[in-house]
Amino acid sequence: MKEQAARAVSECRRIARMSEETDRTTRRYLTPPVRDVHALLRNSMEALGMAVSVDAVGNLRGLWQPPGAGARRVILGSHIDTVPDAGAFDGVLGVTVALELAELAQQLEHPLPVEVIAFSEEEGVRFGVPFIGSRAVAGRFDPALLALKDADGATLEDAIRAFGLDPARIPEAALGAEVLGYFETHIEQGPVLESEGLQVAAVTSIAGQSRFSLQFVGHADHAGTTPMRLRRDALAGAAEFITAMETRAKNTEGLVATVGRLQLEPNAGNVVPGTVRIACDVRHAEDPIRREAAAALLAEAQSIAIRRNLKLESARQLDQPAVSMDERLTAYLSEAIQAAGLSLKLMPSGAGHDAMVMAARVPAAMLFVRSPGGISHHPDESVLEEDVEAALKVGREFLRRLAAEVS
Ligand code: HGY
Ligand code: MN
Ligand code: MN
Repeated sequence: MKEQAARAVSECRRIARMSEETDRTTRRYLTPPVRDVHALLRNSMEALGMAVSVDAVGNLRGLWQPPGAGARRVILGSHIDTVPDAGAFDGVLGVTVALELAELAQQLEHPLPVEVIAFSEEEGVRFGVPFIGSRAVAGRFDPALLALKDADGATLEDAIRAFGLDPARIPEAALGAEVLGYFETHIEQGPVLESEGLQVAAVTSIAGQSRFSLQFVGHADHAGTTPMRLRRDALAGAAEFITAMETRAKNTEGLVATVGRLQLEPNAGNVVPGTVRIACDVRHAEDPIRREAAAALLAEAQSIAIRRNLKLESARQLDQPAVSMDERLTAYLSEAIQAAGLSLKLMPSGAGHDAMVMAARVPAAMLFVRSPGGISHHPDESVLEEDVEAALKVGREFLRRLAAEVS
């Protein structure tokens, strides 16, 4: 498996160079470099004898249907879109590992139909809403999303058409009943496995996410002539909110809250900021705690705005409930980890994944691979080939159990 692991990792590095930017990895939903990624993955899928298609939201899908096997298939995959200035392995490793597992499945004692999906959009960077690819496959795509606009004013519908796809066919992307389950391999993106000297872990559940934007509107004024008491400084208001949000998260066990994106106008050093828009991301393993925190933060923003004579506008992008992985598949995965001679570790995921959307439609299971330094969403993100080899051994044992079930 050393060779397959090395190939899965080197393919990730090749794909990382397929970027919207020359000097770093950024690949947003249906941007031009996605075509290059599709071409590379399509070659691998066709070499495996798969029937390859691109569905109406841009998911690349390869289906291997062995002769004599039933219709019930396992779906393997992850996403190929990235955050700006990303690493090479978030999402993409799950796709290159899926292709290696698809090949290993063809050598199993019992035939097992496999579909590999490279999801087109999971991060939510271009249109502010994540999981567009897996929502369509899970039959959970809300057509209202088509009106979302990106930073250039293009709608989601425009982006789909510009890629040569037909939004009217999105419902065809949804799965039917003939799916055994969904299995996603993904880097942990955190420090736990490395801190415990472990290579892999079975994921038990995925934390829920609230994503919303806040816009503080004050008044742009001259930085030199406007007395402090007469200012309606939108950035000072947003800054007070961000500090309050950080304090709340620090004081609430298990809560994480982030403002990762800030836009301000007119954005000049000698002008009091008139308008500030921030993207807020709030997560917790327990939905009631997350929702209570999100509501309290909104109320906090309101009171800051009133006190500072600012107008506040808010918009919700996501309320994604926490999701547990399927017990039966996770039991198979736990057996597979032990059959591969590895220590069994079960852990929750703080990061969101397509598996949390797919779990609404089919049984889902996830395998984490160690993240050296716990680094992710950063160009220094990495993975160890021996850990990918371990993941392939686990994945083969997992598929062996599924194949035996359907044979
Ligand atoms: O943000 C996340 O949880 C993941 O990287 N999509
Ligand atoms: Mn990510
Ligand atoms: Mn990811």
